[in-house]
Amino acid sequence: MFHFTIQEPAAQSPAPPQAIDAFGQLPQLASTFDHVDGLFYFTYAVCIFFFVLIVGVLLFSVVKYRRKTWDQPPQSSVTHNTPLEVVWTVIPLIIVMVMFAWGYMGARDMTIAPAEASRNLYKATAKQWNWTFSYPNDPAQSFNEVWVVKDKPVEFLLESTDVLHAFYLPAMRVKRDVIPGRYQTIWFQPTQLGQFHLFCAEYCGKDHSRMYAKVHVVTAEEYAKRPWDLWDDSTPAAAAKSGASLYSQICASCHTVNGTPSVGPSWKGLFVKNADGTIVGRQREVIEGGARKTITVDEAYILESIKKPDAKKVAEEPYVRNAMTAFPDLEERKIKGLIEYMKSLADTK
Ligand code: HEC
Ligand SMILES: [Cu+2]
Repeated sequence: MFHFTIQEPAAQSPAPPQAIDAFGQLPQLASTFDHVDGLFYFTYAVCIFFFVLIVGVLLFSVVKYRRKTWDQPPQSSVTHNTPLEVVWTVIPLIIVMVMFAWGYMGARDMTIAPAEASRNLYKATAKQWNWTFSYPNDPAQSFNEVWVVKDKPVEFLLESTDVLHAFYLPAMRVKRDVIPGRYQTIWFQPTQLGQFHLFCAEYCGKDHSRMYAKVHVVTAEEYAKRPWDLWDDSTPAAAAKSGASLYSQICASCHTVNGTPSVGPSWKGLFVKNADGTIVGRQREVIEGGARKTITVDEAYILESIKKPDAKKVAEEPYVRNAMTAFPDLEERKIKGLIEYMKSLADTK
């Protein structure tokens, strides 16, 4: 049996590879939607049965009833057999009706969320190329990682701020398009503790393949600790560390920290350390409202770059052509952590 694991970018801590079932077909089921597997394997078995039957009869007939000499006349001129035709129409009809009824019931279960799930409503916002999650009755958000409670039905309200995406959580057997300008919902009841992959299943641009998140299914006690909101900013060093982990979740797809240019400029060198130890921002050529000007990088500029990236665009090619994704709702302490992190990258001049 072959196994594959999903490659994680180095910046993120990898989720454990997901076990594939004995048929090598579906990842391990971790929700109550077992009818998906039942219907899948039923359809699979029906296909295999009829493939073998039809190809078998075909091959048998080809050999048995072939023309054995050049001048052999046709042995039969039968063109119809009503009982046989009724049988091969009615039996497949019954089989597809079973598939339809099974699929219909499954689809109904999936689309109609129970009240308990709707009371446990999360929001998942998709944008190029990351996921933002909001929790029921909780102001904090998390990025590319979300925590749900085992055995507790949960519903997600799905929205996109740019293009088509799709919320695809194979272990839970759920998938739904995320459509700009329209709310979609999806619900499931996780049955196993662990970490599961959430993918974007709609090709949505250059970094579509990196647009995935981790779903943590945890116990109620673990959930009560609000693991999505662990943000240590007790000291500048701790804030920089929190900032670094947020960076790897939502900024690393476009910014490096080692000086190599990526979609956006590297953060290394945004701040420089003077000989006397003070950390100052670099000079930066920007385009604001069509005019080119030089500014000094400071906290206000970074804040603006995060909330309104188009206000001042880096004038250097090729960045100026690529608009950065805006993060208008990013909390202030998180922005501070990111700034601490940028400062911690400063080199001695
Ligand atoms: C989709 C790609 C993308 C993502 C994701 C992204 N950025 Fe950017 N960023 C850019 C591009 C492109 C520029 C340069 C153009 C501009 O200034 O708008 C830029 C510019 C910046 C600048 C100005 C840098 C300079 O050298 O003057 C800052 C600060 C910044 N981004 C911070 C962030 C932070 C913080 C995050 C994560 C919360 C982030 N970016 C996520 C693409 C991205
Ligand atoms: Cu996507």
